[in-house]
Order: sequence, then C-alpha cells, then structure tokens
Amino acid sequence: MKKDISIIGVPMDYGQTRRGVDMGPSAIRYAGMNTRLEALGYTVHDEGDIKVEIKERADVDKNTNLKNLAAVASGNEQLAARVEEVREQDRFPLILGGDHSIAIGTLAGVAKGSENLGVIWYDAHGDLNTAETSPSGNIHGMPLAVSLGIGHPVLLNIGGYTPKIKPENLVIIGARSLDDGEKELIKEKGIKVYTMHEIDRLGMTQVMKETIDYLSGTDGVHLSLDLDGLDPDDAPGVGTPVKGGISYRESHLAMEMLAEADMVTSAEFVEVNPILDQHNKTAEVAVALMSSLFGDKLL
Ligand code: B3U
Ligand code: MN
Ligand code: MN
Repeated sequence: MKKDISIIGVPMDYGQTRRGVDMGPSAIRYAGMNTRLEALGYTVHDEGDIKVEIKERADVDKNTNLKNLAAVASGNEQLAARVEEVREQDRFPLILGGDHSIAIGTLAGVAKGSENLGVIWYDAHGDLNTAETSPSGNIHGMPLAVSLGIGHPVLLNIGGYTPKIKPENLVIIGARSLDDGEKELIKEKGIKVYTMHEIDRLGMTQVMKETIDYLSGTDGVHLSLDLDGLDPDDAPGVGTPVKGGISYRESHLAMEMLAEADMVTSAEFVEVNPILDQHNKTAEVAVALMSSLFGDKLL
C-alpha cells in the first residue's frame, strides 16, 4: 500500500432521493478516520470536499428516465479530475461518499490509462441498471453499468473515455437485491457475483480467497464499498437497507484478507447517511473497516 493517502469527500446526494447522504464525508471524518490511518503509519492528505452544485432537485425526467443528470454529471467530472491528480502524485485515493453515483467519477479517475483495473463491488445491490431497466431513475443504481460502458452518453463520457473497466475484472460481493435487467446483464457479461447465498455457503474466507485469486492478474484493484452491503443491524445509516447482509465480522475479515493480499490501489466508502444513522454508528463502521483495509492487525 502507498504510504501517502489522499482523502476526497464527495457530498453528493443527487443520485437518489433521500437527503442526508451528502453529510457522509463529515460523518466519516468525525468518526476519527485521519487519526486511525495516521496511527497505522500513513501520511494523510485530506483534500477536502468536491463542490457539488446545489440545484433544484428534479423528479425523474420523462425523456431520459434519470433523476438529476446534470448535477450528478458535474460532480463526477470534478471528481474524476481530482482523482487523476492524486494518482499522478503517486498517492492512494480514498474517496468518501456521498451516494454511490460517485463511483462513476472515481473509476473515471482511477482507471485512466489502465487496461485491466480490477474492481471489488461490495454492495447489497448490483448498481447495474440503465435508464431502461431502472425501477427508480436513481443514478446511484447505475454506476457499475456506466463504468462497463452501458448507459446515458453524458455519464459514459465522464473523464472523456469509455468503458472504464471490463466485466471479467469485476467481482460483486454481498448482492441480495438485484433487478431483473441487472440479473440479465450479469448473465450476459459473465460477471463474477458472490450473493449472500454463496457467502453463507462458502464462508467469507473462501469468497475472499477466490476473489483475490480471480483478480490476481489485474493492474491494481479498486474497492467500492457501499455500506448497505453490510447488514442493517451493523450499518443502519444507509438509504436503502436490505436485510440479511454481510456481518461486521465478515467485513473485517474481508478487509484484512485484502490487506494481506496487498492488491487494493484505491477505495471508496459510500452511502453513509448520518441522518438515518444511530449515533454515527455506520460512519464508525466505515472507519473501522478502512483501518483493517490499511493493515490494522488485532495482534
Ligand atoms: N436497484 C434499485 C435500488 C438500489 C440500487 N442501489 C441502491 N438502491 N442503493 C435501483 O433503484 O436501481
Ligand atoms: Mn451501491
Ligand atoms: Mn447498495
């Protein structure tokens, strides 16, 4: 892992309809992120937040079936540019959400110039919808499809190129709420998915061993961790909780195994909504998981 970490907050809530997720970056900082990472020997450069323009919140557009396209696109364009700068400085980009639509900008920045970036998508959802398959028009349900090159041209062109990643370099972990169109896309593209069924059956140790092995030939791995991948008992402060999720302990194990494999080159922690949380518990979980990802050991 690089010894310099650059933190970028993205107070974005236009990718979905529940207010408060724009305060995620503050909640995560408040939970003691910088101190935890510094205690592990890293130099933390907190670059502050992207300026997300305040726009009138629009309902789903009849022509595009998307909500707030312009606001989501402009925040992501800025993010893509900032992430690219961090990479040029040879630092580890650590992005704080914000709703998951920000993965479009993060991936645009981290995948630039990389033919085979690996991605771990830790999430209850697939985020593989398009305007055509989305039940909601919420762009936070679409960033993975967009990164694979499927979606609205404005979103595809963020960062100036498409696609950002290849389906064979992607592993989804924790899925338990997939829409029909997403299931079709998974089958069509042959995407590797560990649903909760496989996690229960194989155990997290095996799931992570296989994931690490599967991604071993990539040029680095981006971890996109949606806190709703965890069980709502452990991470209640999210906009779309889904029962039966990954536990706190399994998540720590997953992060520790990634630290051991030393393959993660960028990460984002998204969908922390302090308004829906219990005493900042979900932000604290995010920080605890970051600490394991960056090599904290129990002994
Ligand atoms: N798949 C649904 C729900 C959803 C996706 N991501 C979240 N919720 N967090 C949709 O709206 O696309
Ligand atoms: Mn998500
Ligand atoms: Mn999700």
